[in-house]
Amino acid sequence: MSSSSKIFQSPQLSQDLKESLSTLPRKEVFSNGHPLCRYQYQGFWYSDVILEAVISIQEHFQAEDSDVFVASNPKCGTTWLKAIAFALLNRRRHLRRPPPHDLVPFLEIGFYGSRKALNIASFPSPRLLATHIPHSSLPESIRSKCKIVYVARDPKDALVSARHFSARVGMLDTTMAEVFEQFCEGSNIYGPFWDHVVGYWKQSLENPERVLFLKYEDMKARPAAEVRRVAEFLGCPFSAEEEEAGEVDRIVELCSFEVLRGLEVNKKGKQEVTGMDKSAFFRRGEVGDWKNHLSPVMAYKLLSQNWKCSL
Ligand code: PAP
Repeated sequence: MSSSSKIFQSPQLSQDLKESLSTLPRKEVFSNGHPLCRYQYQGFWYSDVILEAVISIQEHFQAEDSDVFVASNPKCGTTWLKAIAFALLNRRRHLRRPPPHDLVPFLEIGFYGSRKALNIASFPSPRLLATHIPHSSLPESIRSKCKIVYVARDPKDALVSARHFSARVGMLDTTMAEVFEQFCEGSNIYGPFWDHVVGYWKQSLENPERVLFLKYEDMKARPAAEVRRVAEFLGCPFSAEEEEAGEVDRIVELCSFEVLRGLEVNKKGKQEVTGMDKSAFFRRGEVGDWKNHLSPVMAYKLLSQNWKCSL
C-alpha cells in the first residue's frame, strides 16, 4: 500500500481503520503521469479521496426524513435528473442559476472527506442531495428514511461518456481501450457497474416507496411520462391545472440537454466544489454514441463479462 496515499494522512480516520484499509485490494491508475491508487471497499472501487468521504459518511451522516437523493453510476444522467428533481420540488423557481451540480451537491464530493468544502448543517431542508455511492454502502439512515431516485444508463454509453469527461477535465490518463477494460473487469470508479445498478434495482422492487428506478434511454424516449413518474414518487404530482397549463412540458423543456447546455451558467466557469469546467457535464446527450467508439466485438465482450455480476 502506498503510504503517500491521501487517505493515510487523513486526521479524520482512526489508526485502526487506516490499518484495516491497508489490507484492501488496490489498483494503480495514472493522472497527469502521477500514479494514484484505487481501492476496493465493500465490493466497489473508489479513489482514495472518495473512499475517505464514503467512510466518513458511513460514520457521521444522519439523514433527515425529508431528504431526497438523486443516485446513479457516474455519467448516467445525474446532471439531468438533478435538474428535473430540483425543478419538480421547486415549481416556482427556475434554473437560470446556479447550475444543477451546485443546486444538488454530491454528498461524497463536497460535504465529507478531505475535499469537504460545504457545510451539511447549513444546507436548507428539505435537502435534495446526490450520490454515486452504491445502495449497499449507504448509511442505514438514508436507506431506511429517504426517497432515492436512481438513473441507470447503457454502460457502453456511460463508459464512452466517462472517457471523454476524463480527457476533458484532465482527470485520468486513460485511453478508451483502458476504460473499456476497467468496465469489463468491474474496476471502474464506483464499479462494478452492474452490481451498482442491480443493487438499486432490487431495492426499487422491494421498497418501491423508497427507491424509484429510471433509465436514461426511457427518459430520452418519453421525457414527459418519466417526469410525471418522478413527480408522483416525490409526492408532488402535477395537478389538473398544471397539466392543463402545460407545466410538464415546461419542466421537460427547461431540463432538456439543449436548454441546460445553452445556459450561460452552464457554459462558463468552474464548479464551486470540484473546480471542474461546468460545460464538461454537457457533451452529446444521446443514446447510442458508443457505436462511434466501440466495436461490436467490444460490445459483446462487455455484455458477456457483465453476466458474471451478481444479478
Ligand atoms: P456525473 O455523474 O459526473 O454528474 P452525468 O450528468 O451523469 O455526470 O453524465 C453526463 C452525461 O449526461 C453526458 O453524456 P454524454 O457524454 O454521453 O453526452 C451529458 O451530455 C449528459 N447530459 C447532461 N445533461 C443532460 C440532459 N439534460 N439530457 C440528456 N443528457 C444530458
